[in-house]
Amino acid sequence: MSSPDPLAERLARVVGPAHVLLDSDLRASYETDWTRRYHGNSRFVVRPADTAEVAEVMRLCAEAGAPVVPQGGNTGLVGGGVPRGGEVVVSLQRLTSLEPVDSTAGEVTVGAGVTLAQLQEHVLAAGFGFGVDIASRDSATIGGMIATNAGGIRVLRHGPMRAQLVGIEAVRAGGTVIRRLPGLTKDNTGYDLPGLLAGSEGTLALVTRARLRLIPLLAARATALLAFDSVAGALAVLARVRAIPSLEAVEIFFREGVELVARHAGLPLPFAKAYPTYLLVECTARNDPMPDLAAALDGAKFLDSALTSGRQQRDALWAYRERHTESINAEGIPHKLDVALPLARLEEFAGNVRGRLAASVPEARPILFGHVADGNLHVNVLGLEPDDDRATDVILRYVAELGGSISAEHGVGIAKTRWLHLTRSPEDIATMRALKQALDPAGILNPGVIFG
Ligand code: 2HG
Ligand code: ZN
Repeated sequence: MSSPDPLAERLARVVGPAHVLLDSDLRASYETDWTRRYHGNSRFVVRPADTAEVAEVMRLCAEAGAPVVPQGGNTGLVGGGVPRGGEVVVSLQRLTSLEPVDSTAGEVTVGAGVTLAQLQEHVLAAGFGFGVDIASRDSATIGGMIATNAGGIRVLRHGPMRAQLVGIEAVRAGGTVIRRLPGLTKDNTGYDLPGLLAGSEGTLALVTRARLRLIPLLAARATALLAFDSVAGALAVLARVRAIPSLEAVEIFFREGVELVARHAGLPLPFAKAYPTYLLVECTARNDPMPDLAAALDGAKFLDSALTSGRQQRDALWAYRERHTESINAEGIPHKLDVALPLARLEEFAGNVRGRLAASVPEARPILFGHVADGNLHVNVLGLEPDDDRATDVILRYVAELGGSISAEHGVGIAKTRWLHLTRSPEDIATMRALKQALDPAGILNPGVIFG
């Protein structure tokens, strides 16, 4: 029998023995990421129930000099939420408080462990919606989404998680609690700590609660799936729909992805034949936005189209986009390169990236899709060993060459640390390091993430 872990014993007195997971079977699901590409053993997993327990856990971990990996729903795609080896995993999934919706302010305060779907359901009952939506809504937690500044399909209208944050509560490395939850829309009193913690990937503090801005519930939808023979054609339609006031999503995907989704999900192809490029456009409003969408598309050039205001048909069209991730995962362990391009260079990138990759890594199988209105493409690469970085290198260098970003909405995690310098200057990295040093001088919060 292994000797007892003194830190685990101390933490068990804080959270209860049932919430310190020492057994390898119980730890397993916390130690591997969703893609199976990233995994490592934890020292143990601790599951505090509220902010006070998180603070005490962090105080004791800091005292013991124990590195910590914070984890929400474990839906991250850059390896930032799973242990690299020997860290304590602090799961925030039990922080599930849902306070009543403040209808006057159009805001709500929720715990970090609330899933996006739970938040959506909670605010819907009060007649509100939430500005961010992502396909992993049933598992992704609000705390994790803040920590990664998650984006998703509505960013063009409402912005990413950072734009929804009115206030935050977080626990620093030594157990200090930072709390800014009064829900003041205007509050220019010093540094914007909520904005700083959004996208900090668990390296500066652990998010425990958040005060979130809500949006009006817009139940009427109009959705169009359009087919093109080129990215240029799709971008021409993006230019036409961009000014529709009710525009909420413009997503792009390609033949390679549609055929894969159809095969994996057992769906027919969306049109009688497969086309090189697809655009999914959605508008939402109080009243049917179809006339506006149809007017913007009148005279536009596309090869095929399906338009609907119906809920079921809408879900059927979205399946071709939203089921990309799971279909790719079913084929193998992907390398996930979430990148952003200036829209003026997106056509060039999408047109050349497959050729560039084929020239230097012929066995790589790229599948592209993404949030085209944000210039955000998800380049997924199959066919490589998990530790084979050649495709990553080719693609991220090309993105940098075109003036893009190596991480659009998934973060740097541990996946992209080696390429951080491509799109951040030495001065910029030094400033980020200074912030990290100030907030976590002992370096126990998610070590290795962002900076390597
Ligand atoms: C999406 O847009 C997510 O569906 C996941 O950001 C992207 O699987 C991916 O690469
Ligand atoms: Zn995405």
